Amino acid sequence: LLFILQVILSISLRLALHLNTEQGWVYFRGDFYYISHIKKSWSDSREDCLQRGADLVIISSTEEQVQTVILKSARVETKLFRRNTWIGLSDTEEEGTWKWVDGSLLNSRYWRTGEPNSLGDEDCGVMAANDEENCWNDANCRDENFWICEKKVEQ
Ligand code: MAN
Ligand code: CA
Repeated sequence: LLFILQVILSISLRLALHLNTEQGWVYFRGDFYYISHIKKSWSDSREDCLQRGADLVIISSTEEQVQTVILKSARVETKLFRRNTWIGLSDTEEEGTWKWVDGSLLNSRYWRTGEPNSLGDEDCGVMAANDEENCWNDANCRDENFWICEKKVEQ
């Protein structure tokens, strides 16, 4: 019986992986990531993720590696370097209090030196990476950028 259950579990995991990959999702350490091919404002980007049963990516502590993997796969997929990519971070509710889309407070900081500077009106987080470093900037939420959705694998 245990063996049969293991086989079923293994097949369903493989199937989930296969189906998601077909739809443009990238699998990394238990989660799926979707990198957009077009640009939208921060809230339209988030809406897109929600419609895909996901949300904008949350980068928690010690997951610097996630950023690298995401950016690498973005490059592989598009053969284009994407300079600014929306992440699930904003301080729209209260200026200076940065929150992830799940409501959690920012506990790891990869801000680029001098950021966040709220230049003009900047309440939304972008990954502003180059080949040397992955770092974040606060940008105007109405800017149109690529975005990354994250979907947790159901447990
Ligand atoms: C631009 C924008 C800002 C950023 C500065 C840094 O003006 O991307 O968000 O803070 O550059 O020089
Ligand atoms: Ca800024």
